Amino acid sequence: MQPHETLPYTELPDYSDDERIARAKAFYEAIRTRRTCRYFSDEPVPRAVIEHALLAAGTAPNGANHQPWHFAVIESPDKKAALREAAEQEEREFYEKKASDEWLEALDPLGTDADKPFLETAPYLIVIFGQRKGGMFPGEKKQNYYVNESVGIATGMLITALHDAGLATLTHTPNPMKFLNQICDRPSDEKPMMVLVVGKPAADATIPKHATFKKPLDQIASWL
Ligand code: IYR
Repeated sequence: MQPHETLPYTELPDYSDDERIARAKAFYEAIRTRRTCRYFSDEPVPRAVIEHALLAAGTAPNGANHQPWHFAVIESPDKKAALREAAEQEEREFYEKKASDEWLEALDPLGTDADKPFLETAPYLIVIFGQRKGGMFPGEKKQNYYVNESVGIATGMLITALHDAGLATLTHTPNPMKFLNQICDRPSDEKPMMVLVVGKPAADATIPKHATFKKPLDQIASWL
């Protein structure tokens, strides 16, 4: 057992209540403009933006601080083309055969289909893997904990950081997505969880009206 060493926690600013309210409101105003974008510009985005957004994601709360995630950043056109090819193959199966009528009906207002040109247009595809085994240090093979929760939180922070930097994202979930291990050269005990498409929106990008409806506070929260 390692000793439980501690440090004073003094980094959090002690705002006044008024400042806290103003900041919470300002953050909501900023984040409420986030949209899932399906039309990307091919304009390049500096790598430093992605690096710092990934560093932000890497600060997410997680199981035992094992940080059970890996972000494979694809910028090579060949890799993007390979990923698109494989994803569209799975998506065609999904839309034409596997998806239930109820599922397809739920997707109708979003206008999604098996065509995923953005997988080649956008400057970056970040493939997010959860690590079932790992631990804190390279080479360790310890059990990891709460992998889905940890990766979900980190991905949320990544999306938030990218939005804050003025970039659009799309969470793409090909189904199944095991092919991502091979494309990204990741070991088979890592679980591919999402492809995050990142870039500037195309000049003529649109969003589905359906996506702009957000549940009001009294429907998403209760006070006890
Ligand atoms: N994976 C498919 C289908 C899809 C499913 C849900 I639920 C969405 O919110 C959006 C799409 C695709 O990426 O098209």
